[in-house]
Amino acid sequence: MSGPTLSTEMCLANGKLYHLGTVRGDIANRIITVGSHSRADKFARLLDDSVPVHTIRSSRGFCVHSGTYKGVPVTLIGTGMGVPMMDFMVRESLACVDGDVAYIRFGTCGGCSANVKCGDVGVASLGAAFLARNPNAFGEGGEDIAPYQFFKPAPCTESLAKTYKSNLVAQLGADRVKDVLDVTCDTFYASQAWPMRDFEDRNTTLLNDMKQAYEGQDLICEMETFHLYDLARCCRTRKMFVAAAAIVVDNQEAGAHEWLSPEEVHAVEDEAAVAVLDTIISQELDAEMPRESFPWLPAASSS
Ligand code: R1P
Repeated sequence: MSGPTLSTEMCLANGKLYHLGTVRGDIANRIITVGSHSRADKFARLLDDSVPVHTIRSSRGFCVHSGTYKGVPVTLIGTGMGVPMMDFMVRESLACVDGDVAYIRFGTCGGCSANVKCGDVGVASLGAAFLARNPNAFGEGGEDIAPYQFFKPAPCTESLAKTYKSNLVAQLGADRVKDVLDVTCDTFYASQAWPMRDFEDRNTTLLNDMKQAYEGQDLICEMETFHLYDLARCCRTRKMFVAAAAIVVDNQEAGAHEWLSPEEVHAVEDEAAVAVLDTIISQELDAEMPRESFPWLPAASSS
């Protein structure tokens, strides 16, 4: 590869994407996206030994690992948290690859229905909605304004979510994997109904309001998936295949925030890792970067 040829519409620093720190050829067409870098690092350790993992840690909060899994080029990206980080990740990763792109997210979430318990994994196969705190409701004259806005769900790629679920069921068992509607929230505390002493959030009825807004579906709350699904449906230049799943680390239905310990979260990650990797390589793409476009992929392994 002769060097980066990134689109001039992107924000660059020294020829690299400003936030991801990547150039063309750093990222494969199949991407696993996670919040925590330790989860990305852990999954990277499961990539093929035959291809040294190509790692970039950006100064803006992203880590990027590229390698192969069962011979297929795959990239793992640790994004940190929230919709803006998902936005940077999707737009800048797309600028690094030609052809179609598949993304699957594997995160953590809160369970908002009795059926979605701590230690379960929710697959956002019913789509992902968006819930936002409305700042107009907190300013002068805002008393009569609804403090939270509920936006309609965006869809996943059904076939990919179905594969994701069946791979997770194979690892965790059917009783621990649930089809859910993801509710992506713009904040962790206020928009996920945490009662806060320090701030006026007007969120005491929020959990019930959420259930009414998205009636009849098992719900999880987290902070990224809607935006991934939303960008997939808005993409003008190629197909984006998207699916997401998340470990349930607390259950608000129980009325209190009781968390899985970090060790318990790591244990579920370990159980699910193979399912996540098997899912991303299962997605067929009509058009993708030729293997010789990846400088980190030894020629010997491309046969
Ligand atoms: C909150 O603790 C964060 O964890 C979840 C939420 O979406 C939010 O970003 O995801 P990750 O575990 O992938 O970071």
